[in-house]
Amino acid sequence: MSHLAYIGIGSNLGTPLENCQRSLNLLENHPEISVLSRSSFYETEPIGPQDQNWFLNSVAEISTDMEPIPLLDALLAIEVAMGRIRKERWGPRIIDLDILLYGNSVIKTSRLEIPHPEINRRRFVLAPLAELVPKLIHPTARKTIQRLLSELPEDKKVVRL
Ligand code: A4P
Ligand code: MG
Repeated sequence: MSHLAYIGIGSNLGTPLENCQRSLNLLENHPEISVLSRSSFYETEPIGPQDQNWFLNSVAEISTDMEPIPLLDALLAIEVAMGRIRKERWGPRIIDLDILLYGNSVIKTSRLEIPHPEINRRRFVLAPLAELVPKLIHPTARKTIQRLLSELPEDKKVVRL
């Protein structure tokens, strides 16, 4: 059975635009993933440590037959193929691929939490997601993406390219 999922893409090392585009190509080339659409790219102020470059962020809508854990493993494999080395939490990275939403699924294990727990607080996720699916209802917050975005306090800057 095929599932709709939303993947958050972020990079703030090397050439972020090329990194994000390459990760989209690798997603598209995966035999069990179809990229249906993607948002604009956004230049975004870092959340977390401030002594790092701004990020480039985007969201991809995908369709996949994979269950959540195999999908997570596929995303981690793309990160590894692109040379990501994990260091500090919320620190700089060549590429970060997060599962934001997976259908209406609610999952909470030590390895995987869906919806991604930070969505509701992050303009760099809600702004691109709202471009794709403004009326989609967040499965646990029970509000539309558009509403979550409009209720977000003004803090970290995001600039649509
Ligand atoms: N994991 C749990 N749930 C998920 C999920 N829904 N999707 C686990 C993906 N992974 C999930 O992630 C650590 C582990 O989280 C994974 O191995 C998986 O088992 P990681 O990517 O190695 O670590 P991290 O990214 O440093 O930590 P975390 O908590 O995932 O950070 P985030 O939430 O990814 O945030 N500022 C701007 N402007 N733009 C950004 O893109 N990104 C971050 C990273 C911080 N600040 C940012 C941005
Ligand atoms: Mg991550």
